[in-house]
This record gives sequence, C-alpha cells and structure tokens, in this order.
Amino acid sequence: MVVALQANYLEVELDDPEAGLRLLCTRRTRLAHRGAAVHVGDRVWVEAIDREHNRAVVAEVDPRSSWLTRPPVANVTAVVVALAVEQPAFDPDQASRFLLTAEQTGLQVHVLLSKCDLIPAEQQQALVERLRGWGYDPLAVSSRTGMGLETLRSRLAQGSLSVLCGPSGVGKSSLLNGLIPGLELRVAAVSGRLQRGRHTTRHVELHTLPSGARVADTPGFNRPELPGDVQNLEVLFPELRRRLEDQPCRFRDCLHRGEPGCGIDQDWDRYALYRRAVEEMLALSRPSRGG
Ligand SMILES: Nc1nc2c(ncn2[C@@H]2O[C@H](COP(=O)(O)OP(=O)(O)O)[C@@H](O)[C@H]2O)c(=O)[nH]1
Ligand SMILES: [Mg+2]
Ligand SMILES: [Zn+2]
Repeated sequence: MVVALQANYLEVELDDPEAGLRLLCTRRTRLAHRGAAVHVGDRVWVEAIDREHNRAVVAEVDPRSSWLTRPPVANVTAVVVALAVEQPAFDPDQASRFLLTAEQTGLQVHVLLSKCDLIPAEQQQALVERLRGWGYDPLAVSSRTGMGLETLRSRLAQGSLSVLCGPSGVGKSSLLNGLIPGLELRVAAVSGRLQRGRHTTRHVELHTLPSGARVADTPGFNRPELPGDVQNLEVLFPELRRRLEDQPCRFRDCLHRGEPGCGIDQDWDRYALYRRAVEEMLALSRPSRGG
C-alpha cells in the first residue's frame, strides 16, 4: 500500500510476508502515460525490487474501493472524528460540521470524545449521552491517562484504513503517538496565533498500528463547509435518518420544516442546527438578486 507521497517518489509498505518493509518507489512510465494518478492508500504492485537500497518500481494500481478528496486518500474504510470535551471546548456546531463531512463519505463513522481527563466523569457521561442522541456511540478517550486507547485500538483494527479528523488541537496527533509505539508526531500547543505561524504539513501519511490497520492523520482545518445538496442533508444526520425510517413524510423532497404531511417532530437536540443548515444551504444555492 502507498503510505506516503514525496515529490517524485512513492513510499510503499509491503503486505505479508514482508509487512512493515518500506520501499521508495518510482512509477513505470507506462502508468504516467495513462495519466493514472497514484495516491496514498492505493494498493499497488511493485517490481524490480532492489533489496539493498529498499527501492522498487510501481507497475500497477488496483481499482479503489473509496476515494476521499480532503484529505486525498484512497481505500478508506472508516472515518474517525475526534472532538475535545475541553481545550478547545465542545462546540456542537463545529462538531456537526465535522460529522456531516464524515457522513458524506458514506463510510463508517466513529466518534471520539478526547481529553476526557479534563472534565469529571458525570460531565463525560452527559456528553456521551448527548452524542448517543445524535446517533453515535462515542468513545471517551484521553492520551494523558490512556483511557479508552485499548478500545480505540480494537475499533481501528476492525477496518483496514481509517482517517482521523477533527478540529486542530483536539489531540489527534497525541492519540496516534499513544497508539503507535515509537511514533513521534509533533504535538502542538493550542494557540491560535502560534498555529497560524506554524508550517502545517500538507501531505498525508499513513501510520501502521501493531494490528496492521492503518490510520491517516489529517492537517487541521477548523470549519468544514456544509454539504452542497440540501435534499441529501437529512441522510447525514443519523438521528433524522432513523426518524425517517419510521415516519416517512408525504413528499419526497420534504425538508422537515413543517411542510404538509411532514412526519418529523422537532423535539430533538440538533433540530435547530439542522434547520440553520437548511436555511444556510438554501441561501447559498439561491441565485443572488441584483448587485
Ligand atoms: N489534557 C489533555 N491534553 C491533551 C491530550 N491530548 C493532547 N493534549 C494536548 O493538546 C494539545 C494539542 O494536541 P495535538 O495532539 O497536537 O492535537 P491535534 O492538533 O489534534 O493533532 C497539546 O498541547 C497536547 O499536549 C489529552 O488527552 N489530555
Ligand atoms: Mg496534529
Ligand atoms: Zn418531513
């Protein structure tokens, strides 16, 4: 599997029986001619292996099972959204933007509540319950105390390639350092001013867990865009998706804003947030009038 891209090279990690061996590869000109792009996460076939210098040539790229553009990773099996309980404080609106973006992939979505060492157990439980109401089964973790890391390891081992995303400063790199012995990703102090000045890595790299499952860390961006298509918004809210199974609305294009025959009640935590998202998306898609 391709685990990293450099200017003109691909870093390829071999499967069994040589798991863990990394080769620096160029690609066959034939591949370049066909315009076949090779991305992190791609499964490739290598040849002309030079064992002395750990080099090889990529000859073929297997078809992809999935493709994410941000970050650009192929064959992802699950998206893990990390949300801090504190520092930065839990923000339902920002959390939802990350969750909607994750749901758009159509892949399995896991939720982590990070930095749980910073709040008392009752508050942790309250947040866990809140996210259950959103349709998730969040895992409370702390890199500082090691809480939840064993469970996280086994959740990640269920898929072959996960992408870890979430606002910057929630502790993603610290979690990966905790999960993978010997990995020393840079951990950044939470500071707006410092973060802007700092060079954030653009390229994606995959990290391999002892189980063999791989994880991609994503560089921080803090406010993912809302999806483009308002008609598909409902399926991105698991708690609304569930309501729609029980109570189909009279009209297929119902936006659940009190339309005739709407079967969706408005008594749920993220309803207001859902409504705001609908209004914002409608305003964006409407052609602007005048000036
Ligand atoms: N209290 C506490 N602080 C943490 C924890 N994990 C990370 N941090 C701190 O949070 C800051 C950001 O961590 P980092 O891993 O760089 O976050 P990232 O931007 O999501 O990759 C650093 O100062 C870490 O020391 C945790 O579990 N508990
Ligand atoms: Mg980081
Ligand atoms: Zn409806």
